[in-house]
Amino acid sequence: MGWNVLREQIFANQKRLGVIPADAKLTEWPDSLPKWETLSADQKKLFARQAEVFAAYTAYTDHEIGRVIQQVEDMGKLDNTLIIYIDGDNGTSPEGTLSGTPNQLTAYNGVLDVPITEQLKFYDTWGSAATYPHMAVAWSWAFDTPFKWTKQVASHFGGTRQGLAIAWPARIKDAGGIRHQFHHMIDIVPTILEAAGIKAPQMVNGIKQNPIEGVSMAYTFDKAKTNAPSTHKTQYFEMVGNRGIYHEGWYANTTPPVPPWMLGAAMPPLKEYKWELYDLNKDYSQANDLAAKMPGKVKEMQALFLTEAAKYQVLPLDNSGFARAIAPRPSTVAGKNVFTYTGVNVGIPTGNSPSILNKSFTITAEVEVPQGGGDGMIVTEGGRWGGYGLYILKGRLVFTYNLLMLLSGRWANEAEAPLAAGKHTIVFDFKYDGPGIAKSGTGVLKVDGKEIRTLTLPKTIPFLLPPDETFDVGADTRTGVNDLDYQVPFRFNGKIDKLTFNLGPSQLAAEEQQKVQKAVAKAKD
Ligand SMILES: [Ca+2]
Repeated sequence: MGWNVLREQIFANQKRLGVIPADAKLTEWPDSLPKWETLSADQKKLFARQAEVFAAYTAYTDHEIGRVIQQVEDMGKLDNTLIIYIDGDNGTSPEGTLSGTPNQLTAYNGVLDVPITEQLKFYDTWGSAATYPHMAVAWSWAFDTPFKWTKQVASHFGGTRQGLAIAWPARIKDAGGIRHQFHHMIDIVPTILEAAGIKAPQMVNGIKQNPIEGVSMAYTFDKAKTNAPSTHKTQYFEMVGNRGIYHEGWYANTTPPVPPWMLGAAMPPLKEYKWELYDLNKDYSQANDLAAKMPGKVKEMQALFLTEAAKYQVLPLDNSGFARAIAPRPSTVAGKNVFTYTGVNVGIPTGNSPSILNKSFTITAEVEVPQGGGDGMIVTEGGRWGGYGLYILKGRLVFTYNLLMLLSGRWANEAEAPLAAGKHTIVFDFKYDGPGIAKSGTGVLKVDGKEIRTLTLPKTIPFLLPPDETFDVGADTRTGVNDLDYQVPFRFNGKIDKLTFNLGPSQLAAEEQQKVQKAVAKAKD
């Protein structure tokens, strides 16, 4: 089954279950996404696999949450436990690009089209520990049925609306009952406070607290209040300049100027965004745009957006691609180009480690190899999804550069005699072919002044190493950069007397630097 048919099936199920109104419309499929029947056999095979893995993940999540609830029941406390279950943290993510990826770090590094044939190599392992996968955008759109758009889009419910289930057997008597009042994430805390019968603190540690901005949903717990009007009257939405405003059943919003999967695309001025208008009481899914028919109402809602945005510190609006998120902050590495470490030092976050991207660099390690031969990691950052590592493998020196699983450079010379016991100076010297982004470069691996191996990488990682891995000296945490060579933690059995990184200047032009910062900020979102 493809994404278009699946969407119709989800929509029919939603109607049957009564979780959407009987008169809700299925929004139109966008021209920017392919229809399933236009795909090749290979595309269909791969894309079906992507969705199967997502389905398995969802089933697995259900199972595990069931275990948590079972545990509460086993403790005899289920009857008086309030459970709030939200199925997601926004719309389904579009960050897999139009064709998906076996390694999400490719998209974050601006590789937006991993070829289908390359992806099919991961068909059997898709969803296992050997991949860090993401499905194609069209699936994400389909899983946001009946709405338009996806995660990152604040203006449309495909980016914001989630299923929410609340259970509390002692208090909520019509289990399985459905409520349709409009509420927002900020209403969760007031609901818990009311349920627990406590007030939000005015002061915490001597600091006066801002007022809670949401309203409790506890009034909906009574079956008699099934159709009570929502107590959440007004709500703004905004992300990267794309915006929406809800007020008593009306909703006005801008049209996203650029799809979120077009990483790095230019944005129009904020004042030039088109506006749409919906009457949610009659149009649950934002299917019928009334903006052209009701320009006065649009103006009224635009003014309300500005009032709310001012009240809740949303202004100034900024669509420069997360510029605020990447504004310089205090950092232990700002302006540094020499880094020195001794001994074992693991778990240094990527933002506080020496960045080797888009520049020349030299790593110098003064080590002591034990009797019987050296083995283990000297220094690494990243792992299976991208990164580098300098290590001794059964006595022989290796440097691996893992370019996002797309290609790998391995500096080694198996014909060399193993490193003798005692002190050695190991150097990896990399000359970057800048200026520019993600350029090639040549690395030379040396020990005690003697060259072991010289190798040129045709490209390098442009934006970022995996943000969920760390910079590690003397061992490797999480995943390794070369699964064929070793398994983590791969502790070095000798001693690291001194490890030094000397970084050359960044070889990016100012605008490229900005591009990198945008991509990094996006990946951290
Ligand atoms: Ca690692």
